Amino acid sequence: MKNCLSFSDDVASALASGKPVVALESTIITHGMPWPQNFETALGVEEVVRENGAVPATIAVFDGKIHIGLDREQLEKLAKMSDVMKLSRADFAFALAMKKPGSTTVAATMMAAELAGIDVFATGGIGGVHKGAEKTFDISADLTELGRTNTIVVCAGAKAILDVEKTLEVLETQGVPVIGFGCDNVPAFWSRDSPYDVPLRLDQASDIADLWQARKDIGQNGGVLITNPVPLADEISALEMGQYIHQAINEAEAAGVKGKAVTPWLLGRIVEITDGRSLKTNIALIRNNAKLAAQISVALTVALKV
Ligand code: PSU
Ligand code: MN
Repeated sequence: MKNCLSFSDDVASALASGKPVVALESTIITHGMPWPQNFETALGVEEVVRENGAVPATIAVFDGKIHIGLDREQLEKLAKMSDVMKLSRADFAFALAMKKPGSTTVAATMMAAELAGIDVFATGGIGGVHKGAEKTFDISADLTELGRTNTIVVCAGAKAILDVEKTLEVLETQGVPVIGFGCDNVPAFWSRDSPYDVPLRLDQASDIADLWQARKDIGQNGGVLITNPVPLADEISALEMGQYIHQAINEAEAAGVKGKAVTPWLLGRIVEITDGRSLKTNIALIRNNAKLAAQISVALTVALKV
């Protein structure tokens, strides 16, 4: 099975010697941000992981392999590519078998991280239940993946384009612990706050490592979702974001945007509506998540040595 994995040298040696490694997704690069901010952010996020004591492993599919750890050239190529599949569980093996280039969403990155033996993964915001899902049935495969695959996912909450309340309900059904990191309300991606209580709260990276160990002790499978509020200086208030999101969703409906295209379309339109401000916030929150993910992966290796 593992010959479909191709490790970069630094990720391979970090894993072999039990050093902390943080997985990073690539859909945010290909479908989540425009060039050149996508490339700059990918490099910057890797640097944040290194500064905090872990080795970054950005994950993508090309040449029929799952690449765990990309070099600068590979990241740049991916960031400039236009015909990249946005991979989730449903199409992961298709891209491998047909040797199509693909970027990994939260769901696919969790699958790859588990195969590679990486416990911690940082993203921006997970996919979830879309507003109006009672009509469209648009519920991200990220949620079911969180229910089954063994990865700690650090995010800034569900993207506020979603129905956060329904997203929390599905996560509960899937048995996913949703942890507020130092917060009592579920963060809403661009905003620190939402009207929804976070089901569980932890304040230290070492507490998250302890929770992970306790799950292993009881043989529990599935993901743990850490929701980490965007730094105060970078947030856009929920009140302000609400009107932009409303406008973008109405326009998407009028334009007939459906399926996999919905999330990238809305994110792109919101960058335009806010004249780039939402992108600055998106970059800040993913860097903030990368830092926490590195701290958790360091805490996990410390816990294992005791
Ligand atoms: N976080 C971001 N930007 C993104 C995403 C997350 O800041 O583009 C991506 C993730 O890869 C996530 C995907 O898995 O959006 C969700 O897509 P969908 O709603 O189609 O499941
Ligand atoms: Mn969807």
